[in-house]
Amino acid sequence: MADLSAFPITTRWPAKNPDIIQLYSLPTPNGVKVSIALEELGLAYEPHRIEFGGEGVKSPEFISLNPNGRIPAIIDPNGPDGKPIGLFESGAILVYLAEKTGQLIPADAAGRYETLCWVMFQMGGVGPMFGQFGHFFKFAADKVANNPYPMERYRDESKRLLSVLEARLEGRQWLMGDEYTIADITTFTWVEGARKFYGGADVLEYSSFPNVMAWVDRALARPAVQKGMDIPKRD
Ligand SMILES: N[C@@H](CCC(=O)N[C@@H](CS)C(=O)NCC(=O)O)C(=O)O
Repeated sequence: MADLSAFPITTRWPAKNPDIIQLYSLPTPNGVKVSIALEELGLAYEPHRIEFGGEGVKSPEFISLNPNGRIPAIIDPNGPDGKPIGLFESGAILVYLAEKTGQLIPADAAGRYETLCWVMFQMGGVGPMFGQFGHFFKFAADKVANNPYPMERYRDESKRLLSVLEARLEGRQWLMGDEYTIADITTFTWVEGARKFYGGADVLEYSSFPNVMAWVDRALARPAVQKGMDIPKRD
């Protein structure tokens, strides 16, 4: 049986089965990226639901795994050289899982780097911009009632990013063409999240991005996506 005692997070959220991947997450746009990838890959894992705030992501036990205090994070008991490894940042976790299994990423070097370009485009662009849009549009609308600038800035940048995706998806089923990859998983989750959590579809004019919407629908139809979108479940 794997020894995870070097990871203080396991004292607070004990592993029932320390031999399988431990996932610390919530079903948010960043969190579901990892549960979806684990479902797609058919890897065994144990989900732990981590709430926001001092009892969850900001607790010392969680910070011991992710110093940034944000979900998702994982421990893989069977990491490089067969030793346990802890990982945080959804993009890094997805690259790790893809490389561990040789799936969800092209086998050739050029295709692999092109996939990483789109993963980084999401990590540095879509996620932060959509997230700030949602903050000002939905969660802090009362704080900017007299100043539309913050919401408009992030709305317009989000729409610009959608237009980049729209062009990329012209004539392509997935961001990398015929192959469904971690670039799709990391990105459609945010487009869907802005619709589901922020109610942003009209303001972001989703209907003017038909390639993007058809791609999101294709992704949502996948059984692994339907399952992963709801993990970790509420108690
Ligand atoms: N760049 C990080 C972002 C993670 C992130 O922002 N997670 C949010 C949930 S979607 C979180 O844990 N928020 C908790 C907080 O802000 O206290 C990643 O991709 O993993």
